[in-house]
Amino acid sequence: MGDPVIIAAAVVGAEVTRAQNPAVPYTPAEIAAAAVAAGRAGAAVVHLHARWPDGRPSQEAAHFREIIDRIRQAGSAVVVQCSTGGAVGMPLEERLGSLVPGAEMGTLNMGTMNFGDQVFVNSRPDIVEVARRLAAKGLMAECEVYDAGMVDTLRWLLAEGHLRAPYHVQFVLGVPGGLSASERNLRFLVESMSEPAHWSVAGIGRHELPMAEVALRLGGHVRVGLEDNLFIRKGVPASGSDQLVAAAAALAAAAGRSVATPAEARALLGLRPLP
Ligand code: KMH
Ligand code: ZN
Repeated sequence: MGDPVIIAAAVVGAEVTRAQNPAVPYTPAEIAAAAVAAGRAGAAVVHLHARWPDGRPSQEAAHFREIIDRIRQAGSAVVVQCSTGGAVGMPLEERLGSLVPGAEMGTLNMGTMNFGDQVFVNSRPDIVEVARRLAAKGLMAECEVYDAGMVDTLRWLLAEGHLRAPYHVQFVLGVPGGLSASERNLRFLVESMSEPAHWSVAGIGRHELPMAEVALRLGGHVRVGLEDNLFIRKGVPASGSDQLVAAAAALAAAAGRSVATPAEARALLGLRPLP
């Protein structure tokens, strides 16, 4: 049996809406409840965005603080990872509002790209600045890689000392405008990294669970959740991110991988234990 698999739950994101799936959480209480349920289903990490009550994306510190407080008040020990990507079009300073006390990890988006019909801007100076801010707050970076050249940016950040181990890599595959989700592409990305690192895959849309199966086989970790995919199977909306986490946990069992607890995930990634 390989290393335990860390399942991360991306419970809300910035793009999906309740009109697409009524289970998409909006308020801090709903997002926290979705995170806690995902933890119960087997997620060791929660990837957090926030929303205003009407569903607009929010990077407000107060929203993130409330979500994290509610997660802990519910007794959940999940690793908390806050998005610094926010939504397309947000200025960088607004995006960094999410890095509040209680966060343990933050995302580090590895380049500018077409994101659907919009442009997700992450200039090299912006990437360096986010890496610096994460390090200054003692947060672990999760490098979000959407395209092949972004692995070269990761190498560059490491070579220049802008990023230091421990860090985590998330291959987000299947965004329209980024690299497509396939086993061949994932193998190429993993082989292209300049040093061994913990990595995970988030397949977008219908690729979510098939890419999880590939990652489990290749020794990687897995991200699932409504941010990336709204359906449990073709035409059937997921009842929540916890249902997608449970499906990933079942795939892990079939692949002979145990599912990491939050404490095991912290030890594997090199994060401090929860106080
Ligand atoms: N909402 C996407 C444009 C992240 O969380 O850091 C970016 C995103 C990445 O979701
Ligand atoms: Zn995100």
